[in-house]
Amino acid sequence: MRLSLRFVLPLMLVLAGIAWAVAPLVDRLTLSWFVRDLDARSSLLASAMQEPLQEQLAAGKKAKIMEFFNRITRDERLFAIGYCAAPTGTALATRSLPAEIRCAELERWERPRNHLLPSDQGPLHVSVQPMVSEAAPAGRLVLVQDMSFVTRRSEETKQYLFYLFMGLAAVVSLITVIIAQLSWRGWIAGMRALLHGEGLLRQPGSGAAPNLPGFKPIARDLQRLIRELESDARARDEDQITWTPESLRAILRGELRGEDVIVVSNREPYVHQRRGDRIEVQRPASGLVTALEPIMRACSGTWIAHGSGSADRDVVDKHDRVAVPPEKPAYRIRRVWLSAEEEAGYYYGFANEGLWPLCHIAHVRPTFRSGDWTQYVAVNRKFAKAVASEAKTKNPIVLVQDYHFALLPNMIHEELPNATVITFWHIPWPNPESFAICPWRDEVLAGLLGSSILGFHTQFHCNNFVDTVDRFLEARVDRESFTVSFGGKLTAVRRYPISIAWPPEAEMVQKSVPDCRSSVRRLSDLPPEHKLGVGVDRLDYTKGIVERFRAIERLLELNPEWVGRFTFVQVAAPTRAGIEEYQHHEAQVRAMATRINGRFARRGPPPIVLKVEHHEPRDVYEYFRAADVCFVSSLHDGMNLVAKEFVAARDDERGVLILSQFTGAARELPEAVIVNPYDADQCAAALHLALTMPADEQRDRMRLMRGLVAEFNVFRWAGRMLLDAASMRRRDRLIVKTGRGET
Ligand code: GDG
Repeated sequence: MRLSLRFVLPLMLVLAGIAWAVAPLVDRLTLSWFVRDLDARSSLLASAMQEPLQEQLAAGKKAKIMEFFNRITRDERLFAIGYCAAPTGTALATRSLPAEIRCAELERWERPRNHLLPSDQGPLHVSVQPMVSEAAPAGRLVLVQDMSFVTRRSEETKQYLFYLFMGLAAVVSLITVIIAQLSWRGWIAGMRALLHGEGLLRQPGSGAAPNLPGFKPIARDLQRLIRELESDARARDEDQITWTPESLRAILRGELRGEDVIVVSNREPYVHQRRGDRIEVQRPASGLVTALEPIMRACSGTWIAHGSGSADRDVVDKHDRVAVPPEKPAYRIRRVWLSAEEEAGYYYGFANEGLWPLCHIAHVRPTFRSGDWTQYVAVNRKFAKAVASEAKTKNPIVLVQDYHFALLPNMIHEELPNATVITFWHIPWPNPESFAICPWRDEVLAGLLGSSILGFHTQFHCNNFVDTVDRFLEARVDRESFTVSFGGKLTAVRRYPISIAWPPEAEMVQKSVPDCRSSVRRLSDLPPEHKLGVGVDRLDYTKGIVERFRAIERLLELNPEWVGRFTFVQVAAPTRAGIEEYQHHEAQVRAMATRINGRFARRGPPPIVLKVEHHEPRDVYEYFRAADVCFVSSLHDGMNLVAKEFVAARDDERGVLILSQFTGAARELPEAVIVNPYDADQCAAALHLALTMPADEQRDRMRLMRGLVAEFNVFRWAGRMLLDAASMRRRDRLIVKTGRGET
């Protein structure tokens, strides 16, 4: 409206000015037309009067002539008539003949420009017509015509002109304003779309903004520029950002503008357990929970998980939701209830007796049962429904966690086709031959390919996955962009090495290292300067606890000086106790510790202290801070967060990390002492090296490792996935709007 007024008013003023400027020109033009008409009329009148006038003149009847003249001048336009017989003398004329017209000066009125004579009544047109008859005496007829009608018409013309221009101004303004509005909106929409990295050229019927071919060239340039700026900014981000919950939150705000974020995992981050009359809140021992909890706190989303605690149902609302963390709620858990049969088939059966050993290749045979598979499919479907009901928008970002939900990505894609599903596979992916063991391998692969992004810890696992797809599915694999196209859906396979929160929570490192050293030693009845090794794991056969104990035994055999001077504390959190293989494993570990202690404990404190129980994170950190060496001997591990936690705990830059070469962490922490856990002699040598390593070398190694974990922390892991999801969503929007894959 303001734009219209700003534009229309000046336009109308300009056109009115033009009308006033043009009016005199029009006046002059019409006057010349009228004069020409009056000239012609005079000459017509003169020739009509010639004959009767000559007859009267010949008869010498002056009175008759005057009567004749008076009769003719009754015509309202004919003002006066005069007749000059000779160039001298007075004219025979009507009384109305102006005094300025004299027979002696008639030549004056014969000049083309002097036809007009001003008078009180308005301008008069004077025409001198010669009498041509031979019979009559020569003479000239003077015809004076009234031109006041010309003035009247000129006024009318001016008025018409004024109204015409005003009308024209109004129409032109209206059309201009409409066009301006449309173009302005188009430009604004175009620029907005460009700045969002979107296209301006949309498919007809897409329901989107109008096609603006004029934008085509600048649209491409701008998009290229924006992409370059984005990737520059991304590179700067990657290098310069100190990744913290705040920077992650800023990314969520900036890149995802508060979009709907949902996490799905089997394990819940908070478990409510009944202890007599009280309800206790537990935080489970899981790398996955350790990694995702800070992200959910940062983005206030919804975490959908299996409600496994004995008091879980007592604390949820009618939608099965509970706000967490209990002390300061920041996000909500939506609990999904599973029957004992469902849990047995989906969790213990297909996931943990099938997929877990299949992917770890830790020499435990996978067990696949069709009944387990049926439950696995049904539970994945149940979670897909929960995602659909928790989604606040049609296109949420869903972070699907781990091997419990291989089918979920495709099921979410069916329920919410516009959702961006980021699936993270926390465990290794084996080679195609090993994976082929799974009777439902094609279904598992197809399920995972419902993801927009599929993440693994290492490039090696990405390669294995892509090779497996290439081998078994009719899919298009692009090894340059590392994408798989299957069933019309594109999945990017990416490496996102997981990590831990940095810096660690203040509470974890509050107690000083000397205090931790003395209290842990006191607790285990060890002398103050006793050398201490530590291992912290779920009691899982993939963690190589048996191999670790074998290495300790070998150390004591090869370097007996450590007998009675070195003890290894193994914190082993009970896990999957319902599975027979885990029961065997626990029994084996216990028996081994007993046997080795029996062999070497006679000469002082036991070489192994086995603590098969859940510990609070603070206690775990106390062990890390108290130890001289931390031994991670996984037989195969996606990443292994324990290695990174040990590094994070050692702000004194002391302590040595011995790390299995079969962990993802070994690729990021080469300053650790890297070992093959199957080689007991090598591991024993590594233990000896660690226990005798000079403080300087410990510091140098630890400093480098701490630098890496600080930089590549869990916020970066999540941030990179979310940034990739954000740019993928922008690209998808662009493709939908332009209908083109290439931009
Ligand atoms: C999977 C992948 C990947 C252990 N005992 C206790 C306890 N823990 C904590 C540790 C650590 C976590 O559990 C274990 O994490 P890991 O990464 O070592 O192993 P998984 O649980 O097998 O995790 C693995 C991980 O997912 C993340 O992607 O790295 O490769 O297998 O945080 O400190 N915590 C408490 N009490 C214990 O007794 N509180």
